Order: sequence, then structure tokens, then C-alpha cells
Amino acid sequence: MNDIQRNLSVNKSRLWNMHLEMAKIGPGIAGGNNRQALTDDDRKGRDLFKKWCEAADMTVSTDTMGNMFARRSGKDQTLSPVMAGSHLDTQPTGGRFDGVFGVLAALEAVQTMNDLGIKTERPIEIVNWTNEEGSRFGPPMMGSAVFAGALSEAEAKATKDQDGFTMGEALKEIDYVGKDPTQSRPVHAFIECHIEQGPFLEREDKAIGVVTGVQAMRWYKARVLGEARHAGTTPPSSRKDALTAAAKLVLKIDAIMQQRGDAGRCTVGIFQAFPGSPNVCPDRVEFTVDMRNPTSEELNKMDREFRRAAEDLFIDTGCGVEIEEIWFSEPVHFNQTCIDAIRRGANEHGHPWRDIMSGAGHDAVNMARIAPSAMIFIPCKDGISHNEAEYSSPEAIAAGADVLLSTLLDLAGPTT
Ligand code: HGY
Ligand code: MN
Ligand code: MN
Repeated sequence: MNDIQRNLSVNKSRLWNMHLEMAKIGPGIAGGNNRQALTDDDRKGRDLFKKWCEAADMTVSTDTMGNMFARRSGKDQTLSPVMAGSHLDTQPTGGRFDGVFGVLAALEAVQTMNDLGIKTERPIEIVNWTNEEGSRFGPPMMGSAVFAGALSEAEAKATKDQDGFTMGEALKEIDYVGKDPTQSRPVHAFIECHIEQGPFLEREDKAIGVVTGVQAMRWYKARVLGEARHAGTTPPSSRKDALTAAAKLVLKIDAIMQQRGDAGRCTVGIFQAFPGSPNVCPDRVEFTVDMRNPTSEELNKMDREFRRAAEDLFIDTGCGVEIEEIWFSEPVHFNQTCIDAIRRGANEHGHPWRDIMSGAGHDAVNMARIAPSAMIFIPCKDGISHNEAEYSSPEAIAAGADVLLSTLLDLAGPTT
């Protein structure tokens, strides 16, 4: 990279103000955001992103999954673009930075290039991926999964939310079904900025996390089946209470995590008992399980322990257990050229950094399957995320965007 491009800085206040503007759309009840995928608030967030990109002389297009691509021309338009981005949808009780930082840091990097009249050899495309969170329509990272060929578009569009609304209907409802077939765009490289969502960078006073990979993940839907009985007349010996049985199984799932120390990750996020009447012993409990581990081998061991615990539960309580695996993501190792470019960017800006493996899933997981990819992490307060209290500072997000700017110029080849 020639000298004019060395350690350029983004416009910190413009980047921070864009976050504050975006956070006004789909506000949560405790200072965070509830801008769930394909809701009207998601549409408003998309519209604002599109307006900003067009004001920065980019052309915005959308594919059939609603993934949005804002393109900045390169000197050689025939070259495949360097892509950067993340997601604007949030958890129901989400924060203002998860995903949003990755999209706005890329936009700010382009705006800084515009301010400085920097041309790049390759085009640059900023991406807003559809439905990264997977909390309304599972599985997560859905838009990038279809883009990378890891999930069929038909399957994705047939998924339903808790009200029985399909993802395809919801996408139509917000009028973001694009014309470009998904999977049709070439990609030279993909870089995603994201808050760490964990405690390690802040604990070690590191401004930048050079993300080398993402751990393996598996989601299940589990169903425990008992017998509905009268709460007043049925003695313990005659009960097949699905809720108390499910509670025992959840504690076994927690034990599978605890015995793995700090590397263990098992979460039951949704737990519903039916018929849901105070004086009826529940005959059915449905719950989700999210299991993760840095290696597939260990994750498969956790899977076997979970299934064995379910078999033992039947013997112990007479309640049957149905386990449906609904998503599996192999561990991902990012591309060395991209990782080295990020390290150079952090060193140029004098930002203390460390390599880090991501505990959370990201769209870069899917992109790494089809193009050289890597991620840039910044710390967030107390490592809190998927919580309205999520916070990262103007300084932290500017540092991440500075490193992204250097990395994009490195990969897209600046021209004088
Ligand atoms: O679940 C995840 O790891 C991501 O935040 N969607
Ligand atoms: Mn995210
Ligand atoms: Mn998230």
C-alpha cells in the first residue's frame, strides 16, 4: 500500500452519530433495540442504510433473499469486489451495536475514502445480510447461508415465525424481495467488523481482535411428552409430568456444559409447557437447545451425551423425548491473507490486538466457505451482548473502522 494510504482515520463523530440514528429505529424498552428481521422496523433500518449509501455515491441492489449490496466503483469494474458488512436485524432484546457496527463501519470507511478522493483498483461492496439473528426465523445467518449455498432459498423462505408467518411472506411484506438471484455475485474477499460479545478483549485491554475462526454450533428443537392429568387428584405415582421431566433434562444439558469448563456452551433459550393451565399437569414441553464448541469432535460428544440423557429420562419418568437437529455449522478457520491484512492495519494504527476465536456465529462463517474471509472484533462493555445494555464506545468503534479502512485498501488495492 503506498504512503498516502497509511494509517488513515475515519470520522469518529460521523460514525458514532450514524449508530445513534440507526438505534432510533426499533427501540427496545431498556435503551437497546428490538428491530427483528423482516419487521417494519427492519424495513425502516434498511431504508435508512440505503439512503446513506446513495448519499455516498454508491448504487444499492438487493437479491432475492433481501440481502442488500451497496457498491462503490473501482478503477477496474471487471474485478470482483472486496465485500464488507454484517447485519442490521437485532435480537428482541438486542443492543445497538451487534451487527450494526459491522455495516456502519464499512459505510464510514467508504465515506472516508470519498472524503480523501481515494480510488481503489477493485470495487467495494457493503452488505447488509438478511436475518442474521435467527431469533424470529431460524436458522441464524440465513441470508448469507443462502448466498453461500449452505441453505436453499426455498427452505429459508418456508421457515415460520411463532405466529406461523413464513420468512418469504415477511420479506414480501416489507417489499425487499430483490431482482438479483442470490448466489450470483462474485466476491474477492469478505471482511466483517463486529463487537466481540464476550469479555476477553476488554479484560486484556486490547482494542482489536483479529478473528482467526468461529467455533462449531448446533441447534435443536426438543419435545418432552407426558400425560395431561388433574393437578388436584393425581398423586405423584400416577403422574407423567412433562414439565418436571423436561426440567431434569435441562439440568443434564447444563451439566454437559459445566463439565467442559470455560469452553462449554449449552443454552436452553425457549421453553414452553402445554396445555399451559395452572391446574393441569403438563403433557408436552417444547424447548430449544444451542450447543457450541471449538471442535466438531467435542460437539458430537456433547450431542451423544444429550441423546443418552434423553433415553435415561424415559426410563426414569416414562416421558418420551423427541430431539430434532435444526442446524449445524462446522468450525471455520479464516483466510491467512485477510488475517495478515487486519494485523497490519492494527499495527499501523498502533492499536493493541490479539488473535481470537469467535464464540458467536456471524455471516462471515458462511462467506468463508466461498471466499477468503476474516473478521475484526472490538471490545464491548463487560462483554455483554444479546442484552439491551450492550455498549461499545465512540473510540472503540472508530478504532475498528480505522483497521477496516486499512484492510479494505490493502485488499482492494488503492490507486493514487
Ligand atoms: O447466535 C449467534 O452466535 C449470533 O449472534 N447470531
Ligand atoms: Mn451479530
Ligand atoms: Mn447477535
